[in-house]
Amino acid sequence: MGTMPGDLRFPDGFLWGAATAGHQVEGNNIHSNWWQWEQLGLVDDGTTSGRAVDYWNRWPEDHALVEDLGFGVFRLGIEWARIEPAQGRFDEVALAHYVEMIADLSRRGVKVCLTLNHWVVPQWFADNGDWLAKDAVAHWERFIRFVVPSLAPYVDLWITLNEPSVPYLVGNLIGYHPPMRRSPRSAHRVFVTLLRAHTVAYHAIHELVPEAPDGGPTQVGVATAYQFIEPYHTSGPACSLEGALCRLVRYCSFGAWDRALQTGRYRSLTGRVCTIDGLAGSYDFVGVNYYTRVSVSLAPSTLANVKSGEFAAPPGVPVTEMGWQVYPQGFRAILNHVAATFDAPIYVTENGCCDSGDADRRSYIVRHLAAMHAAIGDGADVRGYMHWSFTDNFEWREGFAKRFGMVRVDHDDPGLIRRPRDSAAMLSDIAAANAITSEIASRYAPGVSTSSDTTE
Ligand code: IFM
Repeated sequence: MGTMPGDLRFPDGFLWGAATAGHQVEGNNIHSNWWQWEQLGLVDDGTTSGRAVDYWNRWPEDHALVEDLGFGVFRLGIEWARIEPAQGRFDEVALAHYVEMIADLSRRGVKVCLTLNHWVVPQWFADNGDWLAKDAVAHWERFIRFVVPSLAPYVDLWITLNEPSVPYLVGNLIGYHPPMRRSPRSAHRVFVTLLRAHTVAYHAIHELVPEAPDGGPTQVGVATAYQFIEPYHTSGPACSLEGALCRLVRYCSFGAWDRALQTGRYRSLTGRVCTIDGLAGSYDFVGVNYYTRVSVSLAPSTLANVKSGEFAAPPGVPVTEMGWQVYPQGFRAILNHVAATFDAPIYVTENGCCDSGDADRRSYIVRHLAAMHAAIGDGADVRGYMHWSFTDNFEWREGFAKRFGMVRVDHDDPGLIRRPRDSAAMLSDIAAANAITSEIASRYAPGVSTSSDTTE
C-alpha cells in the first residue's frame, strides 16, 4: 500500500497489535488474591471479575479476530494462581491450556508478548505475606522455572512484571488495591522485593531460553507505567513548589525503578542504598505503558480528588471516562525520555483510553500515534505498539463499567458477543498501511490533526 507526502509512515517491520492481561479477561481466576478481595464488595460498580469476558474458553474466537484485523503482535498474561493454585501444587493441565493458547497465536503468525505477573498473585502467596514474605522471591522463581520451558517456543517478548509501581504504591502505600496497606515501609519493602523478583526472572529466562522463536536473542523486559508529570500551575510560587513535588512523584512512580534497573542500586527516600546482584542492565527492551499527564498540585481542591494516586486535570484539558487527561505531547516526551535513559529498543506495551461509546478513541489513537511517530523521528527506537485493550475487560477496582476495549464485550451479555468498534477497524487499517495515511485519518478521525503541533 503506497503512502503520500504528509502520511505518517512507520519503520519497516514495526509491530502493531493489542494488549490484555489474564485476570482482566480470562474469568474464574478463583485461587487468586484479587478474586478473594473482590468478594468484599469494594469494586466501584459492584461487579466482580466473575467470568470476565471468558477469554479462557473463547481464545480461539479472539485470536481469529486478532488475525483478521491483521495484528502482528498480541500481549497477554498468564495467571500464577491457575498454575500453582496451592503452594507447591503445580497444575500441568492449566499450563498445557496456556501453551495451547499461546502456540495458537504463534501459528497464526502473531508475535507473542507474554506478561508473567500483572499484579495478581495466588491467595496462598498473599496469605503467606505476599511480596513482604521472606520466601516470596523463592516461590516466584520456582513458578517461573516451572512455566518458562513449556512456553518458550512461542514467546517473542517476555515481560517479567507489569507496572510494578502499582503493587508498591497503589497496593501498599495508598491502600487502594489489595492488600490495601497504607505503609511507606511496606511500599519500600515491596519495591525492593519486586526488583529482586524481576532480576531472578530475567536471569532464569535467559538461562532456560537460549534464543527467541525467530532465532534471535531472547528478549526480556518490564512494562513500566509512565505518566507525564508536570506542575498543575504554569507559573508563580505554587508552580515552584509543585515542581519540587513533581520530582518526588516522578522518582516514586518510575524514576527510582528505572535507575535501579540501570545501576543495580536503589536509593530510598531516607537515603538507604540497596544493591541487588544481577539487576544492573537486566533488560533487553523497555515496555512503555503510557496513558496520561498527571498535573501535580498542592491546592486542597485538587488534592481532595487524589484517588488511586491521581490529581485533577487543569480546567479545559480533555479527560477520558477515567478522568485521565488526554495529553499526546506527554507520550512523545516520555518516549524520548525512555530512549535517552535506556540504550534499548522500546515497545509500547499499553496505550489507550476509557471510552464506552468509542466516540473519542479514534482521535486519541491518531493523536498518540502521531506523537509516537514524532518520537521515532526524534530518534527513539520504538519497535511496536500494543493498544490497551483488545476487548473490554475487568478494570480492577473500577470494575466492568470502564471500557478500554477496541472490541466491545458486555460482561452482562449472556453470549459475551465480541463487537469490534470502529477504532479496531482503524488500527487494522493503520497496521496494513504501516502508516497513518491522510485517507485513514480523515475517514476515522475527521478534523484530527496529525501534524507535529499536536505532539510538541
Ligand atoms: O487496565 C489497566 C492495566 O491492567 C494496567 N495498565 C493500565 C490499564 C488501564 O487502567
